[in-house]
Amino acid sequence: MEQTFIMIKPDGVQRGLVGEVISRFEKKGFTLKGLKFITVDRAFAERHYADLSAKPFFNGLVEYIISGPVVAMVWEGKSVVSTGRKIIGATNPAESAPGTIRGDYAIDIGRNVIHGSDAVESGRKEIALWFPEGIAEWRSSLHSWIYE
Ligand code: YYY
Ligand code: MG
Repeated sequence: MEQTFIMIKPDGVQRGLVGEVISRFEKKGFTLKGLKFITVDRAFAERHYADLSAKPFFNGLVEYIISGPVVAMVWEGKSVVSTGRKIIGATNPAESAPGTIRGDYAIDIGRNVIHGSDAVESGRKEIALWFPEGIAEWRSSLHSWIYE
């Protein structure tokens, strides 16, 4: 089953949106496979965002991500990468649809509350980076109520 890496950024933690974000993924029917509350250092944040290292906003982005604790998660389910991106909404909250997390809870692009992997392959890389110890092995007993 497909997996994605989801992170509640420091602003989402400070603003008390942890429960709300988790609730949206849970209620959709996705399965939580990994979760930790951590503050990462600069080198780690730079690795996570390595693909963006040439962008003008890179340093500010790294400062923001290391500014406080984040909630790092692995969620599993059918098409969870693309559906997760829909639940999160467009990168710039000014363009995120109402009903999405960023559309409902964010205003500025540099404080957009949450990260979600953009493809199955980047999800795999991000899960390996954030959860080198591995993730939980379990199957929800709701499975047959969610999948036909
Ligand atoms: O995957 P997603 O988070 O939606 O956007 P990315 O293009 O991967 O950029 C990562 C992160 O960088 C974005 O969530 C906010 C920040 N950012 C920014 O501050 N300014 C931009 N013009 C573009 C992205
Ligand atoms: Mg991205």
